[in-house]
Amino acid sequence: AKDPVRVLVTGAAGQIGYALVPMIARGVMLGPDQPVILHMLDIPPAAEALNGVKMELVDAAFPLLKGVVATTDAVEACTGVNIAVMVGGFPRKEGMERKDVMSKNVSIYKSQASALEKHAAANCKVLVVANPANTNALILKEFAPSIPEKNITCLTRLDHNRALGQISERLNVQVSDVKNVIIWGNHSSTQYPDVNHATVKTSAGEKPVRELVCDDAWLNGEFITTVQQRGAAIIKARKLSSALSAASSACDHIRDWVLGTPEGTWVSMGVYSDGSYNVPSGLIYSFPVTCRNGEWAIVQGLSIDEFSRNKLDKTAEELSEEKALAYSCLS
Ligand code: NAX
Repeated sequence: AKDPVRVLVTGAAGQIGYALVPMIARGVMLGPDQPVILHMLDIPPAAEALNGVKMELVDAAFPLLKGVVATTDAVEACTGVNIAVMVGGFPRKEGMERKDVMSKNVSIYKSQASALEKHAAANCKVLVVANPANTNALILKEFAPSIPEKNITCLTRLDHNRALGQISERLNVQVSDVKNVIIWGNHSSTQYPDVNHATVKTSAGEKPVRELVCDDAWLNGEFITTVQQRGAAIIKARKLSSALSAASSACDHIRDWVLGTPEGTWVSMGVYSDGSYNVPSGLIYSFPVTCRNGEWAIVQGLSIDEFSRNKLDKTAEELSEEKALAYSCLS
């Protein structure tokens, strides 16, 4: 039998946490033969609720779940973890300035970076979900210099999956037959969902999405805005933000990173930019990546037309501004 993998979920008493921890305990994230020990962190006002989640995990009698740590102490939570899914953060409340929200999250991610750096297992893989996800991941990277930068990522897989879902609905095809959409940039409304290299499996082989949809006005307009604004549409409908889809996508992100992407398929991940596609280096930016042996690599050589170039640059600009704002909160 395999040794258990320790998985940290911060903000585990929240809505995404409640959807995510049972998925991890069922093997959705790391596979049906991989035992796990869950480490759950939340803040003292949520301690009782967190304990309730722990009680339910016990009650569910998950065969793969070999232990649960539920704590409000970041050091205890981070000790020995192999995977860290950072869902906890400070939400934007009505009337709050962007800078105030950023400042709260910068301080959370700065201190949790130190706890991970000192206490996590060597080669711990980190996924930041909490918003502003790209910039929180960047702060975490800056304050955990001994964690390799390749190990620090943020979630744009939900946006990626939303784009697959929209194409599948439009063409009335199985979502599993659609692949290779790309989310470029920030997990925000400036993200660019790109279908220029996406394909659909048909009885006559793989066909480009553009050829099948045959409606560039829709693909360059409503499709993009629908994906960009899907989070707001969910809030409007549910009066709560996306939770099950966010949790499921977080599992997809880690599973593909650890176990690899299928041959010929790429996924979107927010990763530390190396200047690929002329995206400024030093940002956590969402790129198309393939994964193998536990490492991601940015897909190279894709053609970028002028429409796309403009969108790649716009979302990079926003990330540079967020980075500057985050740094101004440090001083
Ligand atoms: P909730 O407010 O339900 O849960 C957040 C939890 O984090 C709460 O239990 C809170 O007590 C806890 N928390 C706050 N500060 C903490 C700290 N310093 N340490 C540990 N825990 C702390 O929010 P939920 O709906 O679960 O969303 C969580 C985060 O995910 C939010 O920042 C949200 O914006 C972000 N999202 C990101 C998505 C993505 O694709 N990257 C999509 C979904 C989601 O909107």
